[in-house]
Amino acid sequence: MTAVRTPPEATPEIGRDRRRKEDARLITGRTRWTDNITLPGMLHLAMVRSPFSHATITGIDTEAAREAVGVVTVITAADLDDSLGVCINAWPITPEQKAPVHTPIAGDRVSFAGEIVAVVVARSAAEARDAAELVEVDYDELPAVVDLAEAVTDSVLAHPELGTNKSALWAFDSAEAGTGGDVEEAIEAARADGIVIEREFRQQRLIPAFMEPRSTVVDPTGEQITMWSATQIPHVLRFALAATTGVPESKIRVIAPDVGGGFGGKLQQTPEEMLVFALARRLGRPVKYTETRSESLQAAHHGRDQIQRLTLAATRDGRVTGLKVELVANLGAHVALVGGGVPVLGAFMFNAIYKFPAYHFSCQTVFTNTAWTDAYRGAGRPEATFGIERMMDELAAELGVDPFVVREKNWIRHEEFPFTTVSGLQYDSGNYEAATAKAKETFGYDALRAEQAQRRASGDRVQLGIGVSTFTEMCGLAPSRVLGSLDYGAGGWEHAEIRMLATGKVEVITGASAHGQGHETAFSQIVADRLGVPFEDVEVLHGDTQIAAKGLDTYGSRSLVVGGEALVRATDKVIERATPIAAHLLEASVDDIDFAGGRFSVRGTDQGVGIAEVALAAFAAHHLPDGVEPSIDAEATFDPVNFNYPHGTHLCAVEVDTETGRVRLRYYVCCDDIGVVINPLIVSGQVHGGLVQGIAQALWEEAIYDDAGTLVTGSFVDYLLPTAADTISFGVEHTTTPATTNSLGAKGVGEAGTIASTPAVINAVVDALRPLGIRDIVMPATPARVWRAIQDATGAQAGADQ
Ligand code: MCN
Repeated sequence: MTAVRTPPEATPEIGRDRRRKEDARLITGRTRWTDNITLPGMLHLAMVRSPFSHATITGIDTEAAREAVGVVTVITAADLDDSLGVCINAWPITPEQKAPVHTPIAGDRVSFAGEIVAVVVARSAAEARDAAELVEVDYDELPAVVDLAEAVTDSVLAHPELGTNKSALWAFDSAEAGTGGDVEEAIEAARADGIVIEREFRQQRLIPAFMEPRSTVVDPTGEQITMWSATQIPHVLRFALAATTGVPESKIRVIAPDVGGGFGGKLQQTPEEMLVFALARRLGRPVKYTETRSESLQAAHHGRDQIQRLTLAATRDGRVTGLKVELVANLGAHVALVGGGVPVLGAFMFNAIYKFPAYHFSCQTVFTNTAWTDAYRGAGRPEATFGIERMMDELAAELGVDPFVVREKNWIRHEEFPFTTVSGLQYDSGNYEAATAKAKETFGYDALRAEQAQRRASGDRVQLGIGVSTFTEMCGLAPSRVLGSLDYGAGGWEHAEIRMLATGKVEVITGASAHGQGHETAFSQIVADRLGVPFEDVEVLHGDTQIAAKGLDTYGSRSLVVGGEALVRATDKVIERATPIAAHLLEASVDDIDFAGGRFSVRGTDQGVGIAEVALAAFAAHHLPDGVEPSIDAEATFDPVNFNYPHGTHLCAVEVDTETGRVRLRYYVCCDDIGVVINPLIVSGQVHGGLVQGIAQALWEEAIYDDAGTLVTGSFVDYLLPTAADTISFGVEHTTTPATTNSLGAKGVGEAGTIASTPAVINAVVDALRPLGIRDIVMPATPARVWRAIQDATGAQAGADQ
């Protein structure tokens, strides 16, 4: 073996705009989505779903369906035994939490429209769907509770056997926790001499509306039962299937092939997955189920849906002295996988970037006869950010000052980090001043304020509104110990493996499970940099429990800061394992070996050897030092000690037509601080996507049920998912304050855009209309709502003038 004497040019990969490796196959359709999988002898499922939101099932006649062409069998709850299992509630937030038994298929009662009551198995999907229409179900309708405010009163019960709609009450109080003062005292003091602002905000219900509908194939014919599913969580799903059915984990393989988006909506163990698993086992044949778009909108889980009552106490010079938050959160018909705890994540974020001295949070979760709610991009944190950022604007308006004045007065200054907040989190790093200054400069804040003043003065029909929102979030879920203290049913570590192949190529195995985030690219960049190998030589494998045996998957903007750091640690171990072999090859002492740019060299000489050659030497194992294993592969599991806290300042300009109520986005600038950026191109994409989702909550999207509990927005004709034509170009800026909790210095970005954009837009709309006396617009701010608010306000003004 000859030593390489000329080191290759090392190209820093971190911070480089790399186009995504995965895009070639995704864009050209050369990938394999779950629904493309066809196996010999495969059967297809169709679900019979309840049209009623609350009803007793008095009879099911499957006769006609059974006789239909191609039908193999028709299954109801009565045909299935206990091996089917029940859906898991993995986050029982209090020991007293009430939760009805959640079977994948309804027994004698349905509790939301869309619940599965029977399953048809046929030779083709079309035959299964046709036969499903022949299943006759007799229902006795029961009174349904759909409205959240009504549900809290218990006047109609979603689950009569529980005796109440209230599931759990979770509270945090800074005085009790010892993290701050008493909020009631702060409010009382402010009432006597200060300012008290009370508001109620509504977080409407949203639908994750991922591009690829949920789809599952199960093949029970091998040694293992193999499930392919369009899921975010193959590892959690394997565990859940084993735990609920009794099939040993070692006999289950879950594969998440390329997955067309999730946004939290595929962070679930779905009834459909459980039924496909059960029926494949029962019939001994591969089985597939792919939902239709209507089923997806109706029965995949929904997000948000809260009523927030906020009381903010402040001094007359704008210093916040206390915040009280009372939430009512809609669970829908069941406590879903982590749905019970999603609103509670907000408990730690209502204090946002601010130094409030007193804080109280309570959250009452409530059942209704609607689809269950669970994680949706940001999960609890966008809701909290909306609440507090709306309140900061209300405080500024009350004081008659610019919205930034109250923010600056209350935010944590950059020299105060690390900072322990009133809700007990320790923020490791941040610089709100820098992000705000950059956002304001890019936005042209002063010029737009001047234009606004001029339009107001001239009584322009189209008024300009400027919306401000700052944010921080706790992401990178981990740490396991903290998640455990919140009764969360899993840990938060992540696992990585590096396999150094004999050809010098590198196989990277991650427990994260990308479904649109571009991990193959960004993770390749990290490994290429750390090991000094070409980007193209790194192959990232994921999303298959047989290949990536350990992992906790992708959600909570955790993959880079937890999974990426696991990778870093694995690369460190590779180098550590390779060093004695390199020293041996170079006939030097281990203590004299340095590693940089993919090359081991003897300090003070030009003697060196590349890592690829060391990998080959380990593989050949002809000349290894005594006692050294013939491998330099390594693995690492990382569990951080803290969450990760990206932050940012977002600015939005809207034009509001005061005659039609139409809101037009004019300009949007955000400056996010996500620490060190691995791939700026991917990060921009993440921010853009997040912004559109957050803006859509402010202006367009809402899942609406009628009084009987039928989903009115059951198609994209009614559920207004934006297209590119609805949005504008965004100004995306960054400041860089490295995280101190991972060696990359990186902070998560997957949810960032979604979090601050909703309040930025609503603050802008309200800002445009505030001279009319308008203090709030319920989301989404549709032309009809804005127009109505203007009519009410101008009518009231006219009345007052008379
Ligand atoms: N990244 C980076 N530098 C940083 C931070 C992140 O280059 N400082 C890169 C990462 O390497 C990764 C991407 O940005 O490729 C997102 O990273 P991260 O913030 O770790 O988020 P996750 O990968 O854990 O993704 C989860 C997050 C969540 S919670 C939702 S919801 C969401 C999101 O990602 N759903 C998405 N983005 C999505 N993007 C798509 N296309 N589809 C979804 O369903």
